[in-house]
Amino acid sequence: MKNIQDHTRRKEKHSKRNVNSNGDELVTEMDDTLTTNDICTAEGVYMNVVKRKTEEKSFKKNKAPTTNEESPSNITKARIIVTALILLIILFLILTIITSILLKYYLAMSEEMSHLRNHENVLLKEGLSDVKNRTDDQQRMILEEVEMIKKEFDDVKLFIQNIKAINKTLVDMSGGTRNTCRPEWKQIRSDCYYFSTNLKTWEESKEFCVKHNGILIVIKDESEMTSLWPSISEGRYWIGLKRNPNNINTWVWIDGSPLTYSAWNKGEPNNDRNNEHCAEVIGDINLWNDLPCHLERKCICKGF
Ligand SMILES: [Ca+2]
Repeated sequence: MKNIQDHTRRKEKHSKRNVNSNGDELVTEMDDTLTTNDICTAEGVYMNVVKRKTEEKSFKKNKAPTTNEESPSNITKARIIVTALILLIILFLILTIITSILLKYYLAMSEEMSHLRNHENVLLKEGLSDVKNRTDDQQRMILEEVEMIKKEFDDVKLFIQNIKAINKTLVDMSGGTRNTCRPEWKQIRSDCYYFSTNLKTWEESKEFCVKHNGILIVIKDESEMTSLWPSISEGRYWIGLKRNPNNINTWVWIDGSPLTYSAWNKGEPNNDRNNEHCAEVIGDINLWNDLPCHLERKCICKGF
């Protein structure tokens, strides 16, 4: 404003000079023109100065916001970093918790497995002990039964010997010619024999003889074998001879006595197809043959 007043005064001064100096009118007008320009220039300069100051003030004012524009970016980065760190910490804690749970679960399972193994071993030991005790008991029972059967068999043998002795005494008392055999039984020397006419298996023949108070014939020597021949000249008969079930290569008589005399046909016993476990006598040749026990034959019973 001071400058404007100075220019105004200077304008008034030039106006006075225009009144007082007529010959220099053009020059005065030029000065007035310049003076006006100067005023405009001054005003422009003044406005520029004012504008510059305003801009400086604005700049000063805006300087802080410029700084503030970078701060949110930094803050955002910082926030991202902090957030990432927090997430990492949370993730670490979660992994730690999961690991702890898994470890605890693994230890519990290991303990349970160890317990089950121990229990299994105990059960196995108890089972083996129980099986051993049962086996021992069964073996003891079998031995007792075998002993009892042996005793009964010895009693039967003794009874047969007594009957034979009594029969022989009776025959001797009758002069050796008296027939002491039951009807349909045939006396040969001092013994009674029954020659069946029906066909039966070996087992059926054995039961038949026992049922009729006799035994499927046991032939002890050649003289007895020879004495039977006239009665069996035709036909084939089961005799009380069978393979030993404990050793099929050996034979045993039905009364348990071993085979001390035999009259096998040539090439017999051949155990054809491993299935010939019973013995027959072939009447026309008076010799023995082995054959399957399920086949049917007549039989010879010997009375007590
Ligand atoms: Ca044969």
